[in-house]
Amino acid sequence: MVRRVILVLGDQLSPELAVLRDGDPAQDVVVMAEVPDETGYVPHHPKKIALVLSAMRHFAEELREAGWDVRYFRLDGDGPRSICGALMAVHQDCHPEEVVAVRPGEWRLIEALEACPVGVTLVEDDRFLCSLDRFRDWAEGRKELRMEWFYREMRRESGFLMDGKDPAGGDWNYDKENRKPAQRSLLQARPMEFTPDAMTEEVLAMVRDRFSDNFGTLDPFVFGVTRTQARRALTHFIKTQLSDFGATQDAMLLDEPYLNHGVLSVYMNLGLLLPREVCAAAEAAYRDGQVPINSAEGFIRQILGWREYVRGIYFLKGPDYTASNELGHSRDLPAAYWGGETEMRCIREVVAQTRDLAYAHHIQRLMITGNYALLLGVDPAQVHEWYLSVYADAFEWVEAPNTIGMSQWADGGVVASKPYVSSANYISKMSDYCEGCSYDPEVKVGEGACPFNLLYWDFLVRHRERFEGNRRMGVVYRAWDRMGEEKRAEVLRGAEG
Ligand code: FAD
Ligand code: DLZ
Ligand code: SF4
Repeated sequence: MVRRVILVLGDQLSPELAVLRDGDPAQDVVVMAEVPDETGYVPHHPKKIALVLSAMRHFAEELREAGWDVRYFRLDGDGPRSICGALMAVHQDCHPEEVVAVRPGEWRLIEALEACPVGVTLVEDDRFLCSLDRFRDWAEGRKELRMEWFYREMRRESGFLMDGKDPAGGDWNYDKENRKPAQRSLLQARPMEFTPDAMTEEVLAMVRDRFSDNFGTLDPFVFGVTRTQARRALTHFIKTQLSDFGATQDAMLLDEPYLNHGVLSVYMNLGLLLPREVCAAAEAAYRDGQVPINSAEGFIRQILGWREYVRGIYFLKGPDYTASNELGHSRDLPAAYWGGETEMRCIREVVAQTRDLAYAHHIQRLMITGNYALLLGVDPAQVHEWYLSVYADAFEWVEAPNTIGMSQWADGGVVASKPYVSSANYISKMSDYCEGCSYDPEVKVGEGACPFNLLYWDFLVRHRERFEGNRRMGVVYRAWDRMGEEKRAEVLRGAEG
């Protein structure tokens, strides 16, 4: 007699998952399923598919060792197409009293489970530091949902980096000491890499066979796929990279895709690491004097602040959020994003790195590929699909607010108080991409002018009515007005080209 069928999704690989915590291996059955609907809802990077499927198989093994009866559907078996199909097959086999799942991180799948004929009871995902109810309370009645205010409340409530009622070190935010231009001398180590075991090799062979048309290089595959490996990656990051994390956070350097970033999003988003333990490890390193406050605070803010905040926004704004297009942008995403040729070195480098690693750090995503798509006026839905496809850490609850909101301003300013756009000046200051580019970051118009310079003004002029009154943008409009009529016309002609 089976009491419950418990669904565990590919990004729910935590022993602490609410439905496992409340479950009983003696009476309940766990369902895990590799299915075409999940491997195919966007053209995922092959490394991402391999990561998710291999981590799922390893987690299923661990559950079996812990005494669970796991019904596992493999993609290369004759299995169901969808998660609901897998639940129906197991339901028919064991007639449970109840089917339970933790609420998925994507509206698409929530709706599919709600419509599934077996009747699925969804419970909240309590692996996060802020519950969705708590976020809704915080958002209620506020005119602006700024991350910084949310973050301070989270600091107070969680106690991370607090000395009594005061923030550790005296300030809430140390960004004035962070975000320096690129300095190779501050790079100490790369994120930890792992050698695939036999189980991963088997998944790699299947992915090589089935997904070779998807954008992205499968080999070498160096991600960890178990909690033990993820814990080692965390320890390695804290010991070798965190101390200079703040200083190099926004820098971009050729051949240094990671700088002092830890790629821990991959492990956290699958559930192999919990955000609480990652923040606790960073705080402990600060308290022990191993890392300075600016790095510890900058890092913890990304998780306790940004990561929790974007999840809150995704669920607060509902299923239509991904269709937002406040600026009415409609151009197609350039072929360069899928590896097509381009003379723009920054775009070429970030896309090539994305193809090879399924990874780019935040400023590469925001200020190179995101910035360019926004300046061009690309349809945000296409930009969203690209980000959801190409990064190993991409799951909609975290990807969509970052893309639709922060990067493309398509939500009309819910996430970002002003659009993240820049001319070449920022890229040239923060990276070494411009050296050796066919364009010149210093040239604003005419021969050799960097497209970012032309498109930057074009974007601002196109959307003048909307942004001129923005407190932080008036100054750029005044600079445009001072430019002189002839030069302005030349810039706008150049942007058309
Ligand atoms: P680190 O720089 O080492 O940061 C530490 C941790 O902070 C990360 O592991 C991550 O969990 C968290 N974090 C940092 N910034 C953010 C943020 N803005 N939102 C949420 N969490 C954050 N992050 C994803 O996890 N998945 C995505 O699909 C994703 N898509 C993005 C799309 C765009 C357009 C942009 C601008 C950002 C996106 N981000 C996404 C946020 C950020 O770029 C990644 O979290 C980060 O690059 C992951 O690399 P890391 O672990 O080395 O990060
Ligand atoms: C991303 C992904 C992929 C590629 N494949 C599977 C899968 O075969 N089975 C599964 O349970 N989950 C997979 N996932 C993760 C889901 O897409 C993810 O759970 C939802 O998007 C909700 O975040
Ligand atoms: Fe990018 Fe312009 Fe610099 Fe070339 S010159 S790398 S296109 S910012």
